[in-house]
Amino acid sequence: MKITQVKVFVCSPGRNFVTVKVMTDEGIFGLGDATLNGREMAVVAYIEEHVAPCLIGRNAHDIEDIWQYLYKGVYWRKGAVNMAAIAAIDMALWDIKGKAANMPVYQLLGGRSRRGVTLYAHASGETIDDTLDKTAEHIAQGFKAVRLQCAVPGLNVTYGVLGDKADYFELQGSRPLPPEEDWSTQKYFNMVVDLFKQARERFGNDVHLLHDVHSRLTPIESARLGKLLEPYNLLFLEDASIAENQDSYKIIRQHTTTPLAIGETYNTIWDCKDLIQNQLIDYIRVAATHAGGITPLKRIADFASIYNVKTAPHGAPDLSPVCFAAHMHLNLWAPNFGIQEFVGFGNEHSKRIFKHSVEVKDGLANVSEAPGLGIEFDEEAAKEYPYKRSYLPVSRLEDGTVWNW
Ligand code: CS2
Ligand code: MG
Repeated sequence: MKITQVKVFVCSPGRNFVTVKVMTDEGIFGLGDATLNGREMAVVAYIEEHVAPCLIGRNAHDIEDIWQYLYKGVYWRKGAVNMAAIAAIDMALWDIKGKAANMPVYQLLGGRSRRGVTLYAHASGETIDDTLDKTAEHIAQGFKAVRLQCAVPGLNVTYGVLGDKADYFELQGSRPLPPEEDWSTQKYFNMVVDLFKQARERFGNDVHLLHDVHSRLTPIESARLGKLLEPYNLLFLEDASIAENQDSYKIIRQHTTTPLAIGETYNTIWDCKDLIQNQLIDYIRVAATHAGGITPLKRIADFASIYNVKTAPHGAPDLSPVCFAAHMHLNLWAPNFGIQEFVGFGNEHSKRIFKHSVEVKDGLANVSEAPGLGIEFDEEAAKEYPYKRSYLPVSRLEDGTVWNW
């Protein structure tokens, strides 16, 4: 089955998504997600100008060979733009193989390891009470795990909190230049420990609670936070510190038993090899779209399993439903799957464009038995939502110093 064309679409049903469609001479096509929030058009150019011409005429079944060709063959390895491009092609080829075999992708990966995929929902609010009320709503809907984020009093905006916006789509909608947000570690500490203390008092110990620090702390500050949160028994503390220097997680690890998760910005296994091998983390959060697709995520999951590290794929609203579908198939298969982040299936506009086959019941998700990834993309509807330049925010300390957003 020969690849005949690679099409790239950018649409913005509230936020930008880059979708790739790989066509074949047998009429079967596959879909992939190449969305790189805030740098979307760089990936579009990379695929159209540099990747697509090399794929025409290749056998669409050669997933591994095409992955190696695009990764090793480029000489300039890794990188967010390069790996998002490879990811979209890889997902599309798995979609094609599934459709050709008339099987859902999880069957091709090795079959089902569980009844369904446990999700964690997001609760956020302007006050601790607001956040806990949202948490209560998710628990009432059947979710067994909830991520809690709350506005930090005294800061203009806080990561993960919607403020006056209706949803994550409105939040991203119009940012022609990067917005700037304050950060104060001191003010954050005052709020965050109280948030989890009150959450446990109100909800008891059965529900899983999670939190995303979004890389705002230094390793020794993360160690302190992990220790302070130990009584509240988190499922994991996410992105406590940046781990460009993977050894820095030794500092956090030697001080706290709070489980640690990281990886949503990672592009390859090399970004997390030491963290996994030295058992410095408990959950690896790499996303199919940002780490080269389904092929390398399977490899990372197998490597992590040797060290008791579970998978917990990134599930933010800036990954398209195509990526979510890819994660669903990996999650159903991976013997060491942990939990999947879940923020819903998008707004009414994105639901017109992406038709998924995932069903959520009592906090557990399942795919249908549709062949391939089980996702459809409406090209005509997508045209109604043209690309809009938009950026992620930039963070600054109170004295103006640029900090980790
Ligand atoms: C996040 C994301 O979902 C998460 O855990 O950290 O919301 C992240 O900020 C965005 O994906 C950035 O593009
Ligand atoms: Mg995160």
